[in-house]
Formats: sequence, structure tokens, C-alpha cells
Amino acid sequence: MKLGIIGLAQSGKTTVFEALTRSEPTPQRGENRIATIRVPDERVDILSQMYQPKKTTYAQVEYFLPAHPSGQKRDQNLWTPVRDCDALIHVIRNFTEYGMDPPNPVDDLSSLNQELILADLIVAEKRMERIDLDSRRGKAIDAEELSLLQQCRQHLEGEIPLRRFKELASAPALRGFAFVSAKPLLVLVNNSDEDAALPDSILQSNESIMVIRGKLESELSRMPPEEASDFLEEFNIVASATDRVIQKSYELLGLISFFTVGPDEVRAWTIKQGVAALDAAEVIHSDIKKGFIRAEVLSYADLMEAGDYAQARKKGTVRLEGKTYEVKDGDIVHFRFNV
Ligand SMILES: Nc1nc2c(ncn2[C@@H]2O[C@H](COP(=O)(O)OP(=O)(O)O)[C@@H](O)[C@H]2O)c(=O)[nH]1
Ligand SMILES: [Mg+2]
Repeated sequence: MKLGIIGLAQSGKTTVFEALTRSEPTPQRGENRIATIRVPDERVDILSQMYQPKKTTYAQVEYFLPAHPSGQKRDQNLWTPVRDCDALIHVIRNFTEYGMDPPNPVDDLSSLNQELILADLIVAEKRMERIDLDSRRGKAIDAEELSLLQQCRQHLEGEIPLRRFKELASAPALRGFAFVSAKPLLVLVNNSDEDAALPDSILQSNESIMVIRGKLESELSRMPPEEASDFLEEFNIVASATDRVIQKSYELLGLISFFTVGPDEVRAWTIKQGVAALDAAEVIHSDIKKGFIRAEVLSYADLMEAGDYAQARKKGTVRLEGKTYEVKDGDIVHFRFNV
């Protein structure tokens, strides 16, 4: 999962990136920054204690901070760096700083949304012009593509981001355009240190919204945990910014984790909710999908209740499932396959 950080200049993108990835400030400016961090998951910790494997592998998420502050000028190439991201994180300034205008989260949200919409509109219209030209030259055209693009244009002209239209946003025929307003969006309202609340004004928007205190949380993320814990209490922070943002991103993208366990490795795998066992197998290896026989499944909760795998088996909570079984969050899966 790759998450791209966007927002107006001085909104705190760099600060938030450093908080989320626990990275040190860098003196370089104008360079892309990318950091891969593990998805914290207590279940993986506990499974690892239980199995004492040679290796423990957490799921991973990539945060990407493009070099050029996005959302500044009307240029269709503005968003090129984030076109391959799975979702976007929009950082909005909600702190006061000497020499800056008072924060206006609602305006900032809407102006960035407009930039996303405009960029998509340009892409859609260009493509439609091309199709029109082809058709006038007697070339065959893809009627489905054209119809989808017309729908996009209609929504975009109405200033509605494509992410509001789930089916359209994920239509395979449109995938190549990588529409930026179609990407899932998480809005991070960047508050001042003392302020833990979401501004009322922004609650009416249809977005997925969270508060972050970027500056405070980037400082906390660099402290040794013992030292940080006092501050967490003092500032009433229940979970680190990293944990909260990852959790919300999983929700937003409809992602879940399943686990494989054994003496060699305990590992978390990330899949979309609703994925069948056969496709979950492919995430591990294409051979497992090809030779799929059955999946032996035990839920994490049942394992915890039973105490260990053998007990769970005795209690009958270990199940054999077929190709179409929908893998659930927290499933511990052993694939049986032929190669
Ligand atoms: N008070 C306060 N200042 C912040 C916060 N986040 C960022 N800043 C300050 O705002 C300025 C711009 O932040 P920066 O992360 O460079 O913004 P960017 O231009 O979006 O990358 C810097 O002086 C930061 O120290 C915050 O949460 N609270
Ligand atoms: Mg910056």
C-alpha cells in the first residue's frame, strides 16, 4: 500500500511525513521522500511469541512525499508523482503561525479538491477529443470507455470528486488514466499542539477525516518510548499518529490482514476485504493458487481462546475451506496445494 501525501504549501506535509514515518528531518529540499514502515499489529506480536519463528514479518505501508508541493498551480502534471499511489493523504493546516493567515481548513480542503477535479477533467477531455477524432477518421472506438468518460466528465463538471462513485472510480476501463480524484482520500487536519479537536466547520464535508498534531507528534515519534509515554498522557494521545493513520487507511481502502504461522515465519498479509481464498493464496505465491487444494483456517480469536493450535483443532474450530471461501480479517491460514 502506497500512500501519497499532498496539501497546500506550509500545511505541514513534511512535518506529518516525519511524524508518520518516524524519520529525522533532512536538510535537502525539493527531493522526493519515501519511507516504508511496518504496520503495527499486536496479533503478529502475540503469534510470534507463540511460535518463536526464525522470522517475523509485518505488513508494510509506504508513505510518499513528492518533492514539489502539490496543489499550488493549475498544471495537469502537478499530480503525476502521486498517480501510482493507492490512496492520498491530504494535510490541512489548522494551526496558527506568526506571519501566516489564520487557518481555514474548509477552504483549503475545497481548493485542493478542485485542483484534483480539474486535473481529472483535463485528462478526461483530452481523451474524449482523441476518441472523437478517431471516430471521425473512421477508426473503431471503444463505446464503453467513451460512456464512462462522459460520466466522469459530468461528475467532474459538477465539482464532485470521482471517489464518490465507487463503481466508476474502480472501472477497469478507466484504470490507465489513474484519475487522482478517484483515489481514496484521507484528510488529516493538522492542529496545533494544544488542540485535539476537529474543527466543526469541516465535519460536514463528505470526507474521511482525522486530527493530527503534526509538530507535537513528530517530536514524540522521535523520543524513546519511556520518555514519550508521559507526554502521551499529558496530551491525551491514546495511540500514535502512525497507528491511527494506518488503521484509518486500512478502513478507507477496505483492507484486512490474514496470517501465516509456523516455525520458519509468522507473517501478516494484506488483502482487500471480500477476497476469496484462491486469490489470497496468490498473494503469497502464484504456485499456491495454481495447485490450490484447500485452505485450513483458524480465526485469531479462536486460537486465543483455545490457547494453542492443537487445542483449537480438538475443539473443532480449525476448518477446511475451499477456493471461494472469503478470507476474514485475522484468519490464520495454511494453504494445502500441489505443485
Ligand atoms: N504549530 C504548529 N506548527 C506546525 C505544525 N506542523 C507544521 N508546523 C510548522 O509549519 C511550517 C510548515 O511546515 P512543513 O511541514 O514544512 O509544511 P509543508 O510545506 O507542507 O511541508 C513549519 O514551520 C512547521 O514547523 C503543527 O502541527 N503545529
Ligand atoms: Mg515540505
